[in-house]
Amino acid sequence: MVTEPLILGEHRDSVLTLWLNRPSKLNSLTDELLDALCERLTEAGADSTVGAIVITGSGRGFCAGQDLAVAADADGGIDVSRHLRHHYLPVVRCLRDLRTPVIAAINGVAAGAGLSLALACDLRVAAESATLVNAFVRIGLVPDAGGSYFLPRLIGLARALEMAMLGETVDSEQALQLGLVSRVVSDTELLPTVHTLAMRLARGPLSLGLIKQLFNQSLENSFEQQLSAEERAQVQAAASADFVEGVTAFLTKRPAHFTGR
Ligand code: LHQ
Repeated sequence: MVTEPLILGEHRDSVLTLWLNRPSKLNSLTDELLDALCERLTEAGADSTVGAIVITGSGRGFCAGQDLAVAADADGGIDVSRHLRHHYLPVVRCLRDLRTPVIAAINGVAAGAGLSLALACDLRVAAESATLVNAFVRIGLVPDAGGSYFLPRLIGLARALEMAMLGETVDSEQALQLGLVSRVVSDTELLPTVHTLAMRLARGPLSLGLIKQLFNQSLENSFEQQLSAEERAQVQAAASADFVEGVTAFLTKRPAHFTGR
C-alpha cells in the first residue's frame, strides 16, 4: 500500500509551503507527523533559498490537535510528557527560533494543539470559513504546546482565559477582532494571498529575522533590557549589505532590492 507523506511541500518563489497532510482526520497530529514537520522546518531554516515558510492544512481542516485515537502508548496509557517533550516542543521551539518568517494559513478548523501550532507562527491569515477552538478544556486538558504562553500574549489575559475556559468556537471574523489572526480572506483567495505575503517577506532585508527575535524577546525583557537588545540588533542590521542597499535605494529614489545579507 502506498502511504501518503504526512507533510507535503512546495518550494516556489523562495517560499516553502508545507501542508499538514492527514485530511481525513482534519490533520490531527501524530508523533510521526510532528517529527516530519520538525525536520522540514529545520532543513528550511538552513536553506538560504527559503525566504519564508507557510504552514497550512490539506483538505477542509487546518489541524485538529493531537490525534486522540492514536495518543495511547503501547501500555494503553498516554504519556503526555513524552509526546510533548519529544514531539511537540521541538516543533514549537523551532518555529520561534527560526530566523525565517513563518505564516500560518488557517484554511479550516484549528483546534487544541493545532491552534497552538498556529499561534507559534509569526503571522496568521485565516480563510473566511476557518474556526479556532481552544478545545483542550472540552476534553479535560489544559492548553499545551505553547498555547498557554502565546494566547495571553497575543490577545490579553482576560480574553485568553475566556477562550481557554469556555472552549467556544471562534469564527474568522471574531478571530480578526480578537487579534488572533491579522487578516481574513475568502477561502479561494487564502493560499494566493498568503503566497504573495510570503514572497514579500522572502524578499525582505536581513533585519526581518532580527525583528522577529527582538519582538519575541520584548515580551520577557524589562524596558532597559529591551533598549540594549534593540541596540545590539541595530548594530547587526546596520552592518548588513541590505542596509546599504536600503539607504542607497532611498537616496536614488528607486525600489530596494534586498538579498537577505
Ligand atoms: C480526529 C480529531 C482528533 C482524532 C477530528 N483526533 N481524530 C494531547 C495529548 C497528548 C499530547 C499532547 O497534547 C495534547 C493536546 C491536544 O491537542 S488534545 C486534542 C485537542 N483537540 C480536540 O480535542 C479536537 C477534537 N476534534 C473536534 O472537536 C472536532 O473534530 C472539530 C471541532 C475539530 C471539528 O469538528 P467537525 O468539523 O464536526 O469534524 P469531525 O468531528 O466530524 O471530524 C472529522 C474526522 O476527523 C472524524 O473522523 P471520522 O473517521 O469519524 O470521519 C474525527 O473523528 C476526526 N478527528 N479531530 N483530534
